[in-house]
Amino acid sequence: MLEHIFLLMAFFRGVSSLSKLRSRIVQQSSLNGSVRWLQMQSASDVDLHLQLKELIPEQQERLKKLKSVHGKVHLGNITVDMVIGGMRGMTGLLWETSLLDPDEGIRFRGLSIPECQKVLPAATPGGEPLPEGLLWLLLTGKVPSKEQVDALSKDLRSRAKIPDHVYKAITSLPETAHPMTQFATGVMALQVQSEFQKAYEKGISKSRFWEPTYEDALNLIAQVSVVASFIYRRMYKNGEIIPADDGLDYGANFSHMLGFDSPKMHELMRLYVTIHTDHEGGNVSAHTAHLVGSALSDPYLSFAAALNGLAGPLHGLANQEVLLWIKSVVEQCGENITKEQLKDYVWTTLNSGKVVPGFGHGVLRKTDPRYTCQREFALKHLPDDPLFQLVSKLYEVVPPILTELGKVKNPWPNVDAHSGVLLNHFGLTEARYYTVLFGVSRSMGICSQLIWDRALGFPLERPKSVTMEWLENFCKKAAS
Ligand code: AMX
Repeated sequence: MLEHIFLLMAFFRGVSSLSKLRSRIVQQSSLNGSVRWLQMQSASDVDLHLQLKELIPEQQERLKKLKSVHGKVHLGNITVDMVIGGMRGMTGLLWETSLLDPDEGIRFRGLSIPECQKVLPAATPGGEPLPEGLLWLLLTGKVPSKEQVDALSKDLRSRAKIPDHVYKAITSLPETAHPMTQFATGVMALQVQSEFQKAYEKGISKSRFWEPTYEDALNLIAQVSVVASFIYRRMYKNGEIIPADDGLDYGANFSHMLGFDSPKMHELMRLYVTIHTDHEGGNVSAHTAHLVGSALSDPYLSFAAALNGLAGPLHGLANQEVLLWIKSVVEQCGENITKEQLKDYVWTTLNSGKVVPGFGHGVLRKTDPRYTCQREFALKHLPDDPLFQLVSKLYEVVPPILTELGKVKNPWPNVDAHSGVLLNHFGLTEARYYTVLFGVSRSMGICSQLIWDRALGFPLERPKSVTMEWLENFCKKAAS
């Protein structure tokens, strides 16, 4: 099917009059059997803002109809377990940019990671997708052309200016402050530029909320990679700052500003940023941004809040924890640890009341495809790296042990089980910094959805809470 898409893409690109008709290719979604449209556009439609302006009324109408026709349809029953258990399995959020299937993993606007790797424009033929392409897809639901991605890259570069006070705010913190604390501080300092806040103070109409949100969102996405690089260079490279290179795409430029200029590291960063962007709406960082944004807090405020959630060890900080844990394995048992020794090490971790970082998930029930594509990258570019080989051994050793525990719902590795060893291989060895990379990438998913939150007029989020007494009384009544 994908080969057919490529042929059609080439055909439509060549015939500009036809492409103006915005031809559509129908593809069956293997996720739910529903028909999905992959829309091709004229290469000259490079203005993302205009694209959204066109799309928003369609989607507003769609939501209105959904509400008026199906508003009273039940989506499921809420159990006491769900209320006590962190709302697992409770459908309660609208999140347009991506959807997570427990077995198949993430789909960005209907496209799986392998599909994105095939259809999104790359820097080099057959290379990893450009994150700007994924951003375009998240925002519009359409696969962009290379021209559109290049235009978005250029737009982002033009927005990547950082006021001095941001650097001052960061450097007012001790250099030893956790990089995520420095990052959230930097994002909060950027907030003083918020276009949304200015427009709201001037009394902008609700129907136009999405426009300053769009400006903030794109500015923020552009700025976070610069702020993140500043923090890295400040903490680990004697404050020697590397300026942006205007000839590079988002992922490569980020890698360059961090100080890593090998073509393989550029490719890794493109892949890394692409796969960490979005993971539907219920995870801690995405949900936090959505919740805070629902109070009409601007994208900076919402994203800074999300970063504070991402900084938790059960969520984004797991990538730091994984590499530190792997390094502790090597320190104690050496790189050539046997599977038996590794099993003992895993049991020691569990018996000391800790989790095995990088394994398990709140929704996924199979190996995370974000893990799989990183494994494929490693097999291609660093098959002999000893830490990669250790990660491979863990893939064999950990799931049976977690299954044996009897309570772990998903014994398989998640995204964080793999990312550290790839970064470490190319010289980015400072594990405490890893969650910042995750945060930079997550800005794309979170900000895309925030634009749609405002475009679709989502209301203040305010679920009902109850006390244990309320639950006990409710259950007593239900039983009588
Ligand atoms: N190691 C040890 N125990 C684990 C475990 C792991 N990797 N994963 C789950 N468990 C335990 C839980 O702690 C829980 O124990 P409890 O009943 O004694 O409290 C029990 O198994 C049931 O948990 P679950 O329903 O399977 O998972 P969850 O939805 O409550 O939590 C997650 C999901 C990710 C927090 C959990 O699997 C975990 O702690 N994993 C390790 C940390 C990690 O890798 N986090 C990153 C996740 C991806 C991301 O957000 N970046």
